[in-house]
Amino acid sequence: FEYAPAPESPAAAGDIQSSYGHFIGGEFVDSSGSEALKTVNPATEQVLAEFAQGTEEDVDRAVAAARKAFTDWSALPGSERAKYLFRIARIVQERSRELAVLESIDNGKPIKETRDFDLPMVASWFFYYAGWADKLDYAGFGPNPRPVGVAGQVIPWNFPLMMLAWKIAPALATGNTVVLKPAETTPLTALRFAEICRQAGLPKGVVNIVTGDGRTGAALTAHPDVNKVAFTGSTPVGRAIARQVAGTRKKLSLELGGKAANIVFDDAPIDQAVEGIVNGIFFNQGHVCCAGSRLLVQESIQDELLDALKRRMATLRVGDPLDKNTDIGAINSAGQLARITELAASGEAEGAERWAPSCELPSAGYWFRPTLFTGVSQAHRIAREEIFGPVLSVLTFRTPAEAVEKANNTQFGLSAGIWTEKGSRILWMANQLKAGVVWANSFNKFDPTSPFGGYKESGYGREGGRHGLEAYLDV
Ligand code: TXE
Repeated sequence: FEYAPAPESPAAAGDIQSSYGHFIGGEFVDSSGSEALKTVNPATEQVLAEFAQGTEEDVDRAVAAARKAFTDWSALPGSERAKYLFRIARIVQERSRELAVLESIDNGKPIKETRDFDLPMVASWFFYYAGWADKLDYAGFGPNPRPVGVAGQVIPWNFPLMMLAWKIAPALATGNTVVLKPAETTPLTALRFAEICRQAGLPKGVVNIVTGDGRTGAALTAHPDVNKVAFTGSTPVGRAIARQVAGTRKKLSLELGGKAANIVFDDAPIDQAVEGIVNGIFFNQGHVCCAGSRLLVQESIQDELLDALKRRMATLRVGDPLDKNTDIGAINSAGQLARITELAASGEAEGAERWAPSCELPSAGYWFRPTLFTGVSQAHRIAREEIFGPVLSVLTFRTPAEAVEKANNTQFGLSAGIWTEKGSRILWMANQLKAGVVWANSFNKFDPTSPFGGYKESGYGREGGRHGLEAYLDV
C-alpha cells in the first residue's frame, strides 16, 4: 500500500463549500435525494453550508462500500493498518489549526478548547489505537480476535471531531470498516476528516461519512448489513436504538446522558475545588455528558465555597468563540438553547434560587450565562434531568454516607468528582459511587488509555483503553 501524496494546498478553515454531499467509497458524492439541511454558526446565526439529508439509499450505498472494503482491510496485517492510523494522527496534528477553527465555527465552542483540548485528543486517540493494531493477540481476548465487520456509528454535536476519533480509531485498528453519521448541527469537521482519509491514502470504503438528521441515523443503525452499532447521544434515542437492535445479532455500545455529582468536602482546598467546579460545568458550555452538573457541598463550607465560586464565575468571559480569551462560547443550537432555558425556568418555578453574573451577551447567536441554582432539592427537575448547558445545581450534605446516597440518587451513572485531602475517603467513595468514571481532586480529565462509559441509564460498553477494543472484536 502506497500513501497518496499530500494535496498541494491543504484547505484553510475558511474554505467551506456552499454545499456538501456524502463521502462514500473514497469519493465525495451527491445524495440520491434532494433534501438539504443547513448548518449555522451558532455565534452569529449565519449559514455556513448546506449538506445532504442522507436517504436510505445513500446509507445503503455507504454500507455496501464499507462491506466491500472490509474483505481487504480486515485481511491486512495489523502493522499495516497501524501505518494508516499513525498517518491520520500526524495529518490531524499538521492540520489542527484549520480543524480547530472549523470546529469552533460549526459548534460554537471556544477556540482555546478546540485548540488545546479537542484536537490534541483527536490525534492522541489515533496514535493510541494505532499502537494496538498489531498487538490484538496480546490484548487478553485470546488468540486471533476477529473484527466484527461494518460498524454503523452515530455521534452527537458536543465534541464532533473527538467523538468521531473515539469511534473510528478503535474500529479501524481492529480491522472493521465504518459508516459514520455526524450530528445535523455539526457536520463540517467530519466532512473535512473525509479529506484527511484521502490524504492518508486510506483504502476506499474503509471510512464512509453520511450526513443527515435522526432519520439518516435510524436508517444506519437499522441497516441489516451493519454488524456493530455505536451511538453517543441522548438517553431516549439510545433506548430506541437498543429496542431496534434487540433481536438482531448486532453488537451495540451506547454512551448516553449524565447528571454527575461533584462532591466537595470541608477539607478540600477551596481555590482548587472552585477551579474544578468551574471546569466541571462550564467547560464546553456544559455540553458534556459527564459534566459536574450537581455540586454536592459539605454544609459547613457552603457559604465560603459559594462566595468563592460566584467571584470566579463573575470573571468568566462569554462571547466570540474565535477570541482566544473566551471561556464560554455559544450554545450549539436554538433547540438546545430552548431546552436549557426551559429547564432553568423550571428551577425557579420549583423554588430554587437562581444566580448569574451580569455580563453582556452578543445580540445575534445563541447564548446562556453561567448560572447557579441554590436551595435545590433532589426532587427538582434541575437536580434530576440532564440540562446539557452551563447551569449548576447546588445541594448540600453532612456526612460521606449522605454524599454517596445523594450522588447515586439518579437514573444516570457516567461520572463523579470528589474533592478532599483524605486519600482513604477517596478510595471508599470511589467504590461506593455508581459511576463509570470517578475523578479525585480533578474533573473532566480524559486519556485514550482510560476506558470511559456509564452505569445505569448512561449506557453500556466502554470507549478508550484496552476495553474500547472489545466493542469492535469478536472474541
Ligand atoms: O440528541 P440526539 P439531541 C443529550 C442532552 C441534550 C439532549 C438532546 O441532554 O440536551 O440529549 O440532544 C442522532 N436513530 N445529549 O437532540 O437526538 C442525531 O442525528 C439513530 C447527550 O441532539 O440523541 C445525532 O447524530 N440516530 C449526549 C445523534 O443521534 C438518531 C450528546 C444525537 O442526537 C436518532 C448529545 C434515531 N432515532 C445529546 N435520532 C452525550 N451523551 O454526550 C437522532 N439521532
